[in-house]
Amino acid sequence: MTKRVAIIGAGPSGLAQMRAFQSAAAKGAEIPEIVCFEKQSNWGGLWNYTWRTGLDQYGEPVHGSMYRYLWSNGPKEGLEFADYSFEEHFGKQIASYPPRAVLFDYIEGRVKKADIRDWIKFETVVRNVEFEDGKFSVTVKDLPSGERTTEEFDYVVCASGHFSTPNVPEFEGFDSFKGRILHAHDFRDALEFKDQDILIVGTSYSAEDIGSQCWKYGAKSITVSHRTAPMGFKWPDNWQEVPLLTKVVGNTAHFKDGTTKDVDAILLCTGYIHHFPFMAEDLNLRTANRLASANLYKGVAWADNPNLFYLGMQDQWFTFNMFDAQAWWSRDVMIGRIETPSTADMKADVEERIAREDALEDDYGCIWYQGDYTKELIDETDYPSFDVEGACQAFKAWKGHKVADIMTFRNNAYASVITGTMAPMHHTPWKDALDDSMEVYLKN
Ligand code: FAD
Ligand code: NA7
Repeated sequence: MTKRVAIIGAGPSGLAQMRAFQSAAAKGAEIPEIVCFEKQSNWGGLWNYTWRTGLDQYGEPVHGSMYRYLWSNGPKEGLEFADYSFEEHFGKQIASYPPRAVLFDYIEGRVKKADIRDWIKFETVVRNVEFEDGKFSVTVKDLPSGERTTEEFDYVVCASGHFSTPNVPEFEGFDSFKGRILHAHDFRDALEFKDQDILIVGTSYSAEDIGSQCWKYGAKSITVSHRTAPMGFKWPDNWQEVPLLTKVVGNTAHFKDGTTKDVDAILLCTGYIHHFPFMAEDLNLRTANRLASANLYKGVAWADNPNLFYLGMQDQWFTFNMFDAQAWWSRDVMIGRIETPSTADMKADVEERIAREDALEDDYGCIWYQGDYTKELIDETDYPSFDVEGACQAFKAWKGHKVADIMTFRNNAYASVITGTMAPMHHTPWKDALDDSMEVYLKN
């Protein structure tokens, strides 16, 4: 009997899993039957931009958290697929911080070439996953028809992402604030905040990037409120960092140090929660957004039942190439090339990873930790080896460029760790490049 694999989600992680199986099949390996369930009508996950917010046309929570004018927040040299370079896709080397549409095209290029679209059931949402008598039963709903079906699988790969269910704190006075309050998940177009005084709560990637976008597209002022520490970059003159918001009275925001600021809109860049409403309780991953996820052996296999895999559940310095490493490794467990150890040993592996992460001192430690992790998995499979150290160095240089000038870091270029080719400088500084279409970006 052919084994069956269910993949939940056709974002970069789910697509990596399909590409991993397809590449083994292309080399003559026997592979299981693959069925991928994707609730959206196209692949690409977060990179598949939607204007929608809230609920979609079927009443499902909108998955998309990406916004218009989003450019890669790290150098593309840190995420390049080892089996499909940017040069192969675009026919030339391109600049280092591509906008969303360019990265979507790149992600799509690899899976079009692999010809795996027929494995995916689009507009099909996974409603329930349970494990009984050695099999998973997976219940899905076909969204256009509303029909529910349940099928059995030997393995489940959960690749449903973890940056789509917002973490939304409330502050005193929100219910009487006279402007708009939104979470980063619902942010789409920076022009909405042109000429406005905006308050951002949070200090991580969303805060930095949404604030920078609003600045680029003409916000009057940006005030960023921190719970733990300010970001500390050299911000433009109309940008200030303040302690945590305590309350809002009318349109006046009050902060922990007693200062106040009148604002037109409040953007909660307060992160996301891992949320798997379709998973049975004994299969449900509960973890903080960190590098060593709870209960995942090698960061992917569910330690209580290693026929279940979670891809891409870590906080992310590395993305596409790390998802590949995880997908190739999981594939090799499923096709019997890698054996998982005892439950006790898998749990010990998780604890060891957590302890090592807890001992890290700074962001550089985190970058190398995740680089080493990616390399560890790659070394156990036939994923093309690449210069992971070079990718870590690109991230290090990127961090340096941000410290030097947070509004110009995207003007820098790095060498590919796959082909060795240096990226060209982009033709227009990021702050002046208001048109982020693929056509304009590729004009180098
Ligand atoms: P996702 O991309 O979230 O894909 C998950 C897929 O699962 C989706 O297609 C979704 O529809 C589907 N799905 C979910 N639930 C179900 C269900 N119940 N049934 C069926 N299908 C389901 N990374 C970078 O490398 N560079 C960047 O510049 C960058 N910018 C980012 C900006 C923002 C605003 C955010 C939120 C993330 C950013 N990321 C960036 C990180 C991002 O997490 C990864 O690049 C990548 O999209 C993760 O891929 P994934 O497949 O794990 O998850
Ligand atoms: P992150 O990286 O999880 O960051 C969440 C931020 O929100 C972080 O600064 C937190 O502050 C802050 N936070 C969370 N809860 C609160 C409350 N209650 N009050 C104040 N501040 C709070 O999420 P992002 O959205 O920035 O990034 C997610 C991904 O999107 C990322 O991978 C990018 O690629 C794009 P803390 O430091 O914990 O005090």
